[in-house]
Amino acid sequence: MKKWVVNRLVLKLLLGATAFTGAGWVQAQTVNVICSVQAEWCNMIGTVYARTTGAKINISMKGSGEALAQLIAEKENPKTDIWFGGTGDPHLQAAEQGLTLEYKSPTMVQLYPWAQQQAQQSGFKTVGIYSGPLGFGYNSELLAKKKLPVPKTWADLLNPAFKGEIQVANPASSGTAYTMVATLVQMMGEDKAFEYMKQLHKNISQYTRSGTGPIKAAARGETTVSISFVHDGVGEKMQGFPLETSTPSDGTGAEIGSMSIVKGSRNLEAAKKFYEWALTPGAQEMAVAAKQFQLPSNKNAKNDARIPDFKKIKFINYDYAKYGASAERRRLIAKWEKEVNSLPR
Ligand code: S7P
Repeated sequence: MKKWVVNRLVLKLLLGATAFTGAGWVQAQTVNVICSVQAEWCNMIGTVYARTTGAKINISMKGSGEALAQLIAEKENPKTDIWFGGTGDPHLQAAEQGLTLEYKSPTMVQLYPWAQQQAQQSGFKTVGIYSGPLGFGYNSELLAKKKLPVPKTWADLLNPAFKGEIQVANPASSGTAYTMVATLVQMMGEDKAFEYMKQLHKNISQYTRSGTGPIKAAARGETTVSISFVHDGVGEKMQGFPLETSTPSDGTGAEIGSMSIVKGSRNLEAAKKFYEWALTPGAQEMAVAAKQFQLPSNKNAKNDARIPDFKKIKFINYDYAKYGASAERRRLIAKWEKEVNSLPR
């Protein structure tokens, strides 16, 4: 008997990932995931999903812009099955470019209207899995030391006293920063928004590649202020950093963090299983366990008290379809590169 077990274990190792079912050891399903949320959440998903389902899960972490670039590069020969998380605009762009697969989940009815709307607008090629407001992160100790005021409106960031004190990501690589550009254009109108961003440019010390970089930098005292998703500030504060957040009282945008199945996925059955799992309340609540505080899209998921209170934030009526369209995104980013990023500081 002992020999029988050992032989099977050897076989298991030789075969790679296997799972034990009623029919015996079978080759476990593999799912390849691009994960665009923060590392703690991606790692937790990987560990819990593998343990609870027996599936083999390969996770590669990439920001939203980079993830989209990878799907475009892999178009003829996809190596990815699921794209989990990241701002919704590039997911809509992927849908428009035929990179992702139409799939209507039976769980859709459990999702908030904004998450369902994201699916409808893409022809069900993506779906909302969380939402989070754009705002400001600031290092409260540095702010006090430099006698700077807490930024409470977009106009506050133009104060010359903030010269070199603000970080935001580059919209060409970051969905977070693109959300800022699209928000300002919708709030102010395109001409005024670009004028605003030219003025803001004078106060920016660095445009980072990743959208989460600036709030981490603010937490660690490497910059005083960041333009970021404010839910990312909660985890920084929990680590003991003097990081506070505010949302502009004159209005702001929000992301609809999304998930898509890659068209041409070689592990479609496994991809759909992962997708269904990721929409369950239990899977969505895992974000908080990983110290991530976006609002989950499943209405039945528990809402942790540390998740930013959406009722207290002044949101614009963000046009996700318009600003998620490839041509509009490309045009605005090219204009930002030409008219804003090229200016001296
Ligand atoms: O997980 C935190 C978060 O802010 O990161 C995601 C997104 O990938 C940001 O990356 P980029 O701006 O670099 O593209 C957000 O969706 C998420 O809320």
